[in-house]
Amino acid sequence: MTNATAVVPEGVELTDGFHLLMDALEMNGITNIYGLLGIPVTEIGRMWQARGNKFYSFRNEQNAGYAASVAGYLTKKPGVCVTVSAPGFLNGLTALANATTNCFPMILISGSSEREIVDLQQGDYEEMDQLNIARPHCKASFRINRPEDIGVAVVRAVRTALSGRPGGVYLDIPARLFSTVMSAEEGKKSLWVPVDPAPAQIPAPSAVQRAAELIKNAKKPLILLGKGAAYAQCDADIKALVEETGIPFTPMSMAKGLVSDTHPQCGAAARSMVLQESDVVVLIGARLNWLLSHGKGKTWGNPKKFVQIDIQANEIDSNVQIHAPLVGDVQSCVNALRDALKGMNKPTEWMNAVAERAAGSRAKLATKLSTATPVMNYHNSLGAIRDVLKNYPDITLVNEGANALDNARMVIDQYLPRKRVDTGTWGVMGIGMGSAAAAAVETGKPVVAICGDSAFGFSAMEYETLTRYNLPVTVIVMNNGGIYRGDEASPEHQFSCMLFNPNTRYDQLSIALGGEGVRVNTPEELAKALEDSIKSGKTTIIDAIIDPAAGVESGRIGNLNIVSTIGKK
Ligand code: FYN
Ligand code: ADP
Ligand code: MG
Repeated sequence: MTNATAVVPEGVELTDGFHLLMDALEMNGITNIYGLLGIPVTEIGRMWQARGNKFYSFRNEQNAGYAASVAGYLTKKPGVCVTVSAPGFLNGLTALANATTNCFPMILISGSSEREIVDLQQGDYEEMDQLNIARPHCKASFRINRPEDIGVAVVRAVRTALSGRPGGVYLDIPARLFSTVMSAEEGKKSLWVPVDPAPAQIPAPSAVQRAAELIKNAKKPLILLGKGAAYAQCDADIKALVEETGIPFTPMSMAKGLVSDTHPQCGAAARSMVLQESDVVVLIGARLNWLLSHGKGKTWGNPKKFVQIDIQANEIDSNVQIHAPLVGDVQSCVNALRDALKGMNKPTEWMNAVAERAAGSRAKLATKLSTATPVMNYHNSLGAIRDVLKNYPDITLVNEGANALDNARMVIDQYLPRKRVDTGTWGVMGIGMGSAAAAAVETGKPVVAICGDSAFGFSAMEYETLTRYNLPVTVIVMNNGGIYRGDEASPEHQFSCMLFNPNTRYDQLSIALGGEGVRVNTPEELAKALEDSIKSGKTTIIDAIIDPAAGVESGRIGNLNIVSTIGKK
């Protein structure tokens, strides 16, 4: 590749766009990059590795992007994904949009084609106006045109991704910039590290008082924890709020384990009851979106008042009236509330009623989990997994699918914060392998991914990435042979659009891609295979044969399914 003409006197030490970008990322504490290389970014991977950093090279940019976003969620530092132009960028953009929707900090860096050709639509190699296409799908979309601006662009990207509500940022780098040179000394001066990129945002004292009054006067208060609360990494403060107030809590999916699912105040197993009967609900880093039926309707039963802790002011009143908004960062808000609530009367009677209901549900579920069936179903297979995972609380559980997702969420307890990564706000299938890679890399601990066979298929080739990096990931494919169920009748001369080839061997796929593979038919075999795999630390697929008739359409969100009633026999 040729270097652009240097406008520096001869004899002066030079740097270029590649080096400055790497210097800037390193200065900002980035050590892992996730991506997929090719024109014009290939050199980034080689140079990043040569500097002793880690470049995780994927098979599809979407999965590299999911990995970066999960790295962002787990570490509270922006996860970085690098892609080539147009198609590579678009694949990565899905993950960037997903990161933004989930409030995960991420930076997507894509090479792009030459501006003067793209802007005149003259048909450059991989021509696309990436800057503008990215704009509506992330918090900010920046282009760097001069090497001396790389430093400021990276700082701006980091600050934008991390501050306020976290999310995605797109950095567009036209190919030529990478090799454009400038004086190394001037280049060095153009870099800096942002001071306090995610500043605390302190709630107004009057807002704290308003919220505290509402909570103190509640008869049946409830704390609802979301993944924003898990992201905030103030686990001890949140646990203290729960314990000091004696209020029952229930976690959203990825907030499971923020306070242990086995904590005596956990109302997860009494979910319908607490949502319906509570009178004051304290939302902490959770949005009243579709996952919470928008705060209204029969899910919510009794009329109630909401306290909402969120860093994003216009999240308040997004769906229903919020009586006590508490705008600020979770940690500052939670600690301000703790001060204001000191000595409050604990709602003991209500807490006991919730605990009783939860204990009843757990006992009922326990029976289902231990009931043998001729072919494994979701309950007894997940029961076996749960019994193994109990002994490994610091494993990260990645979970995707419909029935595989909803049942695993219900059955598998989480004991520690941020140990569950799933399909998130969009309910995306295909997050599995990218998330598993990032979780293994960023935590340095084993990962177990429970995937429906359909969900796994979205990123199955990425399993090779896991084996290539020797990551201690066990993928359990819940193989029921189809989407939702595996027993749909096929119309004449056609294979049902809801079914997969029943001869698919996911265990053999693993072996073909350099991993370990085992097929299991019973909960006992499953438990043994999982235990062995975790102990071995080897990348493994467990092909778990599930009764094709065991699933239900759309899992537990069947209420969102639309079916035609016209012309059905
Ligand atoms: C929960 N429950 C339990 C336990 N934990 N019972 C016994 N023991 C334990 N440990 C009970 C709980 O009280 C509920 O029963 C039920 O199990 C389900 O609980 P869950 O999973 O918390 O809640 P629910 O109602 O299924 O759904 C809430 C949700 C969640 C919408 C926030 O489902 C979710 O995150 N869904 C994402 C779905 C998705 O994205 N799918 C991907 C697309 S699939 P009751 O109290 O009796 O209600 C494409 O088709
Ligand atoms: P869940 O799906 O678990 O309900 P959501 O993703 O819907 O969670 O909500 C997360 C919320 O948390 C978002 O509204 C986001 O603005 C908020 N949030 C994220 N980080 C923080 C933080 N550090 N402080 C306060 N709010 C935060
Ligand atoms: Mg399936």
